Amino acid sequence: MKRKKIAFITGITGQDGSILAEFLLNKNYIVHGLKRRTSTLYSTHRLDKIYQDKNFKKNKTLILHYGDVTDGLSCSQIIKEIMPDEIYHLAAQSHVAISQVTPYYTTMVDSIGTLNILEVIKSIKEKKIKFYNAATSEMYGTLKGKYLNEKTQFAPQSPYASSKLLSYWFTKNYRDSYGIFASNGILFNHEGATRGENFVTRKITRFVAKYHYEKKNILYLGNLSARRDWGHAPEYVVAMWKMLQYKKPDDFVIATNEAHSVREFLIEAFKQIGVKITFKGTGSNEVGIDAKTKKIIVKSIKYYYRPNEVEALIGNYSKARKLLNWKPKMKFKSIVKLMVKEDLKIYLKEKNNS
Ligand code: NAP
Ligand code: F7E
Repeated sequence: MKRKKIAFITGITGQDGSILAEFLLNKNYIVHGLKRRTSTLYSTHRLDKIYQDKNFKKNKTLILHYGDVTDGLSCSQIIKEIMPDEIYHLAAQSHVAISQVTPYYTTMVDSIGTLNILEVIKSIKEKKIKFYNAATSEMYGTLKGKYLNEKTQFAPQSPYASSKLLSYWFTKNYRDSYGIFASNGILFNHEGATRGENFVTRKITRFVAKYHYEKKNILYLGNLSARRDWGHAPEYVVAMWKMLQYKKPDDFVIATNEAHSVREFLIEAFKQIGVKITFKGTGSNEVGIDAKTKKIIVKSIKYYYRPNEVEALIGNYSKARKLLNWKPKMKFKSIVKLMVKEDLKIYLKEKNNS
């Protein structure tokens, strides 16, 4: 019988990590994940779906280890114990606005955390462990009117982006200097039903679901004109896996080649509950109005504006299409629809449990 491949995922409790774990288990991998100690006992709610699958116990192995990527010693012990074939390094302080107020912490996790894992891989001589690094479109900064690809110059505009750029370079340096199979996935925004609730898409869809049932409250947001290349997270984890199956390590942009504004996201999300939203004013004085009731339902406020905002990002995924045979399938409108639909269900579930 063929030996099962072993994967180690840092950031397994996050959006991408949990989706990737499910994907790899379905591909017959043994999956290990790194989880942090948190004051609440369960930080693993995104993995519930996997544990609840009735075939799980019989056929699948998912093992979680306590640790932290800033603690190189614990990472070293875990990796040397499990000796994975592939490491998917997704752990990060991943919120751009929060990185502005926690720049040191963000750098420790997002840059030094990556270095810690690469050092462990470098020290292991008995096995060639493949490494995936979660790089990001934020490394580019705003380059209006351009489709960003692997050759575009980086110009990070936040501590998050700068620390991810350092992590990108560590990955490339360790590949070039030590022959480690280390690839960077330069992923543009990707969303889904389990997206963190303080990212703009989920913040909107959570609100829209609540508004549908309660018909009250105002959603406070920042810059409604920001444009992002939004894809569907489950498709993006497939790209991560494909990068590690490719014949050689490399760097790849993963995107949809299409950008939409936060305002367009709002229009589409409210449309799902039969509400037409119109806009008045500009910048941090802009409001969104329910066209039927004439009530203000969205307000742009300074508080959520970022210093040095990245106004627009659009990716060109041609290299991934050509070399990995990867392309995005789900379009913007379907992603919004899916997220609202799931949040409507979650609203009712939470209501029934309260
Ligand atoms: P996420 O939902 O915020 O998940 C981040 C994960 O990292 C969580 O499991 C978190 O654990 C873990 N983590 C944070 N600090 C850690 C530490 N010090 N030690 C160990 N684990 C730690 O992020 P995501 O959206 O899944 O994104 C995955 C990766 O891709 C991140 O590196 C992100 O920066 C990058 N990325 C994301 C996007 C996107 O659009 N989603 C685009 C480009 C790049 P807790 O659950 O305990 O907090
Ligand atoms: O912001 C604007 C905000 O926080 C998107 C992370 O996964 O993708 C993500 O980073 C846009 C920005 O994502 C609010 O100013 C307006 O222009 O959802 P976000 P992000 O910053 O693009 C990249 C690729 C990553 O790598 C990151 O890990 O929306 N915006 N009003 C708002 N954003 C938030 N969060 N909250 C607002 O109220």
